[in-house]
Amino acid sequence: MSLSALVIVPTYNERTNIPVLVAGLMQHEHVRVLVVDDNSPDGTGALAEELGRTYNGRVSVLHRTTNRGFGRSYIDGMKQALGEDVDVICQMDADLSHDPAQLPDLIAAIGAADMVIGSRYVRGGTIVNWPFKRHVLSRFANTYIRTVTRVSAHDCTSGYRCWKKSALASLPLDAFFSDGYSFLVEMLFVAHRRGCRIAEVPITFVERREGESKVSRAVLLESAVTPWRLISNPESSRKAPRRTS
Ligand SMILES: Nc1nc2c(ncn2[C@@H]2O[C@H](COP(=O)(O)OP(=O)(O)OP(=O)(O)O)[C@@H](O)[C@H]2O)c(=O)[nH]1
Ligand SMILES: [Mg+2]
Repeated sequence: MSLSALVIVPTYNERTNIPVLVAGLMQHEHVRVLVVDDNSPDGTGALAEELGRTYNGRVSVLHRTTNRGFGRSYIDGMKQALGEDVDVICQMDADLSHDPAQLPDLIAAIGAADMVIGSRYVRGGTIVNWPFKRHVLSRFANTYIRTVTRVSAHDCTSGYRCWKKSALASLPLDAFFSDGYSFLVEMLFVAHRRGCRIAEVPITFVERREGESKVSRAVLLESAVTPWRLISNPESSRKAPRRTS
């Protein structure tokens, strides 16, 4: 039996990328998409609505109008996704860095895991078109996070992920404090501490060609502080009993 999946895609000014991404995802029969748009000035939200009509309701849009943010968008999207009738809830960037053709590989690994990471840093994982500086920064960030938090995943900052719905539902979404890309690290840390079974499957990550990156100095600073905040935060460090199903 094929698992059904809902892919959450946060967007801010991704007009050129979102139609290509959605077309790729629509190739998979049991996949639906939830675009969480932060009132993009370039009209990504309206375009996503149009895609919903094109693909007969398999694409829906959550329009946010206050407190723009990557983490906040995911929280809102995940809460909505948890109310839907699906087996797996996925996370993906809109900028085509994550290949929709690889989604079935991630979903297939959910059988034996609660969370699957599309990983650049396991055997078979690759990165296309990154300057040397980005490789160094990303490798450093992962070593730093693994050392401070003791999370054993190799790619702690990948935004290509799938969750078994029940595992995602068990996380304290309202207690997360990160909003930038550290939100990904926080989710992984909390899932790990709560006994979620985490698997990694290799992906080919391709640097964005269209649109602009939203990574800022403030986001990088948050990334430096988050691992320390996590290990000293009683709520996120709280171990829940390991679930048996
Ligand atoms: N809803 C929403 N989406 C966002 C926000 N910031 C970024 N995104 C989306 O999050 C995804 C990842 O953002 P990117 O700017 O590509 O960040 P990144 O992949 O870490 O950085 P690059 O490697 O430079 O592309 C994309 O789909 C963005 O459109 C935000 O404030 N709100
Ligand atoms: Mg990107």
